[in-house]
Amino acid sequence: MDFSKFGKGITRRNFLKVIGAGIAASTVSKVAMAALPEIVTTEQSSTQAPLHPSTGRPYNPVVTLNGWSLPWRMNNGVKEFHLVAEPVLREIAPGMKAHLWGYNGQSPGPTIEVVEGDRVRIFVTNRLPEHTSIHWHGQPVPNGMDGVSGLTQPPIQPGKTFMYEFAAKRPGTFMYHPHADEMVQMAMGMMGSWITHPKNTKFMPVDRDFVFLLNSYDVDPGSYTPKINTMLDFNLWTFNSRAFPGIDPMVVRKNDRVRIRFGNLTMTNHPIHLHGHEFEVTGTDGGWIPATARWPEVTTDVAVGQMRAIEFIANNPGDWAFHCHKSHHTMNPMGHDVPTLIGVRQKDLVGKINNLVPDYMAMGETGMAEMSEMSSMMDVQLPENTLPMMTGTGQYGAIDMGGMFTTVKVRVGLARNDYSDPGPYKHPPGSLAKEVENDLPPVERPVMMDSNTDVEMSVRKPMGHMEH
Ligand SMILES: [Cu+2]
Repeated sequence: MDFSKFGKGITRRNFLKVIGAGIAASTVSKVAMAALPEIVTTEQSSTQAPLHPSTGRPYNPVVTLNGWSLPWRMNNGVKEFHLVAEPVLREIAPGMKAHLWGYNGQSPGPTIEVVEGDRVRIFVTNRLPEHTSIHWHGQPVPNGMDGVSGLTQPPIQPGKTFMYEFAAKRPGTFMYHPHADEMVQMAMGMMGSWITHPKNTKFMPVDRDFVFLLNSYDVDPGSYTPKINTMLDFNLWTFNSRAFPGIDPMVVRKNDRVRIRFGNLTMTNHPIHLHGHEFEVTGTDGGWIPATARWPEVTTDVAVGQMRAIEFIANNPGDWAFHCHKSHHTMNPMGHDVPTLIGVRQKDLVGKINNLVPDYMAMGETGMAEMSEMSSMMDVQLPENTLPMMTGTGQYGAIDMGGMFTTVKVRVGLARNDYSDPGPYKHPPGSLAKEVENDLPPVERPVMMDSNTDVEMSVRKPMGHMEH
């Protein structure tokens, strides 16, 4: 994480210039244009420092995982934000970029943070090639501010700017996303988080407060643009449009009270699992849960369209895995159409298969863990612009994980506002699993079939062509 550079990648562009470049023949008068808040954008995909409020009511800001919060301006007591819907370039993880649609330079768009009772005005400029709208998911807004194009408003046509205005009535965790050509626009990455902080800064206080969205993409290896018609078979499972090892760790101090909020805008549910701690679900889509109504968990399932806030005391130092428990969701591309070959002796088969599939690569004979070793050794030729199935390297080797996976790093003695990666955990003596000497007979390599057995198989290459 690079907190020292907060602001460096964020550019404030004069709105007149943007309008001039984008829609030269705009009929908007200069007076009206000057009334709009300036556009703030970023090209960074790393976690940015929390945005402490300099105007308006006080609150304890969140940290957006691999994201940032949008600055605002106060205008006669109204908090004004400016979102720009536009094509963006998002690094999914080092080695892979995607052409997405998002807001203000990134997908997801910036987190919007307001305080319970705030009067909020959001200007939305559409720089997409088609119409859009924004729905403020979960918020009790006047019907005409709900952002369902056709139902509650006309769509925002390309080049046009709409204004939404409402009171942020209920504190909690919300999302924003289009309600116009949704299948396309959400598959392209148009979404963001919204936090309405409680007016009372002593209400359910935490030491560290993280937020991100669960999202997914289908980008063929070698290409850059998601396939927007995919319904279930996505190949990139992401936290805030990042796949492990591109997801930053969540760094916390020992004994911090930690909150992690996440909303699900994929097409399936995600059981989110934390190692080494018990947490409680303290917030849902509908608001905060009274302490007497909570129960302990180590995994919580998040259905499509839902938001969850979990809280725990980080009392167990270490590098703790935090991930979706669907194992296919902790994988990167190539994982889907590869046959299961555990127990098949491939040595003699490869020649035969190569007659059918010239670029077939023998793998998976003893499981797939070898993939992460191979990937990390960089001796597998991947197509351009894709990620190894599972990768990321820890202090003891390859981590065998991709996708919706990161770590919560619990450390003693961090500074109050220090979120920087402390590096790998140093295990105290006697607290690390290790190999032991033993007198068991040596294990023979288990083989379930030998090459004399006829093996019937179909091979599906990653690009989806099927050959027999
Ligand atoms: Cu999942």
